[in-house]
Amino acid sequence: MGENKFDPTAALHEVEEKFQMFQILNEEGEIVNNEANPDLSDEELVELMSRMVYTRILDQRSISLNRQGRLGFYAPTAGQEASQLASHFALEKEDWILPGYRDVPQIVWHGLPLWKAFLFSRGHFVGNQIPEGVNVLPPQIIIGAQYVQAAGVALGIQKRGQKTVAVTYTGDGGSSQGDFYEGINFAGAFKAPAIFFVQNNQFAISTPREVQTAAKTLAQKGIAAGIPSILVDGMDPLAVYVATKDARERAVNGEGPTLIETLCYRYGPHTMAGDDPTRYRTGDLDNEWSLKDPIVRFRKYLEAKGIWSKEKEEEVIERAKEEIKDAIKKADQAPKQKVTDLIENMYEGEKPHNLKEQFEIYKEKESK
Ligand SMILES: Cc1ncc(C[n+]2csc(CCOP(=O)(O)OP(=O)(O)O)c2C)c(N)n1
Ligand SMILES: [Mg+2]
Repeated sequence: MGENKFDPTAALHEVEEKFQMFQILNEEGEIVNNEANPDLSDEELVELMSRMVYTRILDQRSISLNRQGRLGFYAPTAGQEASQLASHFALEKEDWILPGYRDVPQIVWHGLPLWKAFLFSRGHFVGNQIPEGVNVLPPQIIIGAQYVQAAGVALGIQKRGQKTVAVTYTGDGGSSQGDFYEGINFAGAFKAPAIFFVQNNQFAISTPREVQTAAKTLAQKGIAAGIPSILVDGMDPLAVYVATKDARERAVNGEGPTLIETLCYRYGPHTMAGDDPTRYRTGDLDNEWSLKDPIVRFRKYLEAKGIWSKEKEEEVIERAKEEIKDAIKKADQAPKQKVTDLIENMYEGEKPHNLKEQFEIYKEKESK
């Protein structure tokens, strides 16, 4: 028998063991992998920290605006700042982002005006009218659908010979969807320049990650598609940045897509529509993850370097609050959405006959 012994589990175990969490900055804010530490200037480190702090404030304000009835659909982001913003920090302006509903911070930092993000939250069509030159698609609500679209966008980039990438984000739950497998397989087959993120925040609404799949890691799913894949500490901004930068470089060099699983946690509820996390998560688990907080560890690191302070953080917080106040005011000034707007925006060309009829009916109603 020896080496020829029939053992279907051998390769599986071998692959699973290979997926160890990539980390550079530990929970104490110490560099534990100096070799991989990215060459970021002090200004860049401060900018990344500022964006994470700003986004935590944006999350708090969005939750409170939602409770006041001033925002509509909102999926909280606290706990995912490193995963979202350090990945975005490694991208270029010309790259395309295909977000999920929780990925509003990335598209705002990519250039979508905040007041438009607020209108998206309200279901207002103006929120999905993306300014020219801002390479983002509206947040996807259908779980995993953005993976197939990202493969298509990446193929388009490749055909045009552009040195850019298509970047998409889904969650742990998204990696159980058919679209997830189709997207990574297609991009792999064509060596299309895409980066696929799975933000593993441990839950798909109330379903724990462990019961969603037999796979030990979600990163290993990329192996079946024949694409490079990595498991990253999603609470470590430096590790997320490096993994993304590396994936981007390979993509623009014609080496194809990468799958990146970021281990993270959402502190808040799934959305503001009424789920109660205390019914499916323990306080112990919440505490365990809050000790890994991306902002806390990055603050420690930057303070030790002497490039961050309480005053600096206060400045960012004040700026965030001011800008959020202005943005919500601007969103309030958008004209009320009409049914005729919805019908008008549905088709670029001629409307089907039933919509034409409905359009006339609503035009009449709205004129009164
Ligand atoms: C195709 C599809 N099925 C089901 C839903 C309902 N749904 C909305 S969010 C969600 C869970 C997604 O979890 P995950 O992918 O882990 O993302 P997270 O919300 O944790 O960021 C589900 C099942 C949906 N939007 N689309
Ligand atoms: Mg999830």
